[in-house]
Amino acid sequence: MKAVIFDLDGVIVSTDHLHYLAWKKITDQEHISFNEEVNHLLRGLSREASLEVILKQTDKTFTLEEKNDLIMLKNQYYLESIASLSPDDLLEGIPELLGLLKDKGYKVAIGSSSKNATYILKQIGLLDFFDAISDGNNIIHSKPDPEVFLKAADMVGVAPEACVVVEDAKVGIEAAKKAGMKAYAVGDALNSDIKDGTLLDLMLSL
Ligand code: B16
Ligand code: MG
Repeated sequence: MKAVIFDLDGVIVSTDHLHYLAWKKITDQEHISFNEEVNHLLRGLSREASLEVILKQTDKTFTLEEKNDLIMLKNQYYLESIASLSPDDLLEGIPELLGLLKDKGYKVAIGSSSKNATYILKQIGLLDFFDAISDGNNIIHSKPDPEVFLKAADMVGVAPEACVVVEDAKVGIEAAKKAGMKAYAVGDALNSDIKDGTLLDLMLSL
């Protein structure tokens, strides 16, 4: 192992609930049923793919323009909520793990579906910490496609087989495996049958 690629939302910082609240405002406005259970299915998906999953809950149809408007409005709500993120919002154990990886000479990268990744990293004080940031802005295909992780590996100059991924989404675990990387799970991804271990397993192996 030469590099560790971290998913952002749900691994480094718990913005997943803020995504939920922003989508919930949209679905309430549009009278579409939406709950935490459906929200789990959105983990790791792009904005566009997330909306498609949400719209499966309704018979109403939307034009492409209407869908784009909903996506933009959801992002506005989400941006308002992440404006108050701070270094205090880092998930438990993450600062220690990141510090240890750097001390031991591993490359560390972000592999996130979010187009807001740079802004979030700035808010939590980690913008300059990572060796590479691969996110929703530099990919065409979102997780479970391996593109975001393969780009991260390329950015840090490490072969995919020497990279491991930390993920909270089942689609993220799938993406890591497709990239030929080991996948360590936290949160919802602990339910994945194809993970290689948990975040604790990774920490104990260092
Ligand atoms: P944005 P991750 C993902 O981030 C989230 O899990 C997912 O819920 C969200 O739809 C996606 O980012 C896009 O985010 O709207 O900020 O571009 O878990 O891959 O870090
Ligand atoms: Mg995530």
